Amino acid sequence: MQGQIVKIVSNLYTVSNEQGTFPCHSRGKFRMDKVTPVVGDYVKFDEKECYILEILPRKNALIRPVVSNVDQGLIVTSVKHPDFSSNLLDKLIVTLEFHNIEPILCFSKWDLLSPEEAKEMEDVCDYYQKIGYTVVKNTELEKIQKLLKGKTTVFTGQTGAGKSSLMNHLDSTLHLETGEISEALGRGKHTTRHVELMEMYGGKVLDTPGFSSLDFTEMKKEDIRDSFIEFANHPCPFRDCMHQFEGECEVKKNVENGNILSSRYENYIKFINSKNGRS
Ligand SMILES: Nc1nc2c(ncn2[C@@H]2O[C@H](COP(=O)(O)OP(=O)(O)OP(=O)(O)O)[C@@H](O)[C@H]2O)c(=O)[nH]1
Ligand SMILES: [Mg+2]
Ligand SMILES: [Zn+2]
Repeated sequence: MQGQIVKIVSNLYTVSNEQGTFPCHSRGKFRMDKVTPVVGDYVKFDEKECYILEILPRKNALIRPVVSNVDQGLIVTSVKHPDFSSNLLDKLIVTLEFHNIEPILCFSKWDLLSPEEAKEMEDVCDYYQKIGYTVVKNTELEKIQKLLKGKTTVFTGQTGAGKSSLMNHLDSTLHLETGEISEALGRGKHTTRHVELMEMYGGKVLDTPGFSSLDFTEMKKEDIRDSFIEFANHPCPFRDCMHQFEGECEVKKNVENGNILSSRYENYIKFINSKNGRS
């Protein structure tokens, strides 16, 4: 039988298909092959013995969060509490771009901003929209529902940003655990501990545990550069320009004249420098 892994807890793999859900184990074979089944994998399994026999080829696979066969990523980013981090947002965008997963930007917790702070954030949102991304607020439920149709969407973003809360709002039959941000530590504690795939609005969604850091082990500097999609709008006279030290660089010029958001460029430089062994 074939099915899709919808949840993994310790060594128990929940495989789902039209016939139902099957709690399965994995074979030692996978450990020898150094292949680990992940949530999102389509698999062949033995429904009597409840063993996964084979992982079918993946369309794509992310390391953080660990999921496969994803079409788009809804990046839930809080504008406050935890404070907005352009660094983390750009990291997530770059990672998704690299894996050919369409990023959708979803900003949460606007209710915690003063009108002046909200205006500043709106400008940031406008920029991301201008360069081609779909940008929504976590309160725009109908808009989000439409985006989910016919797609597999991974909900990703910082811990405490409101991924699980948003899913509960989108589908009131869900009762995903959500958590208060730990004030004492000054950073979120992880409430969601497992990746879980669910069906919703004619699509599939994956709730994932948030994280507080991310790196670019899989990517080369050039991959990072090419994942800043707006740079391509400003072709450089230098072939293969890294937009860092070159004098007549068009990207640098457009950062100076304000066409490229300076935080985007600063994050880009930080990301490529982190590949030098320092950040
Ligand atoms: N004020 C405000 N609080 C929100 C909003 N969205 C979520 N929260 C709160 O933020 C806290 C964290 O929400 P969760 O949904 O657990 O966050 P998460 O992204 O799933 O976190 P992890 O599972 O740890 O990755 C909860 O206390 C929510 O009630 C919002 O739009 N405004
Ligand atoms: Mg959660
Ligand atoms: Zn350049």
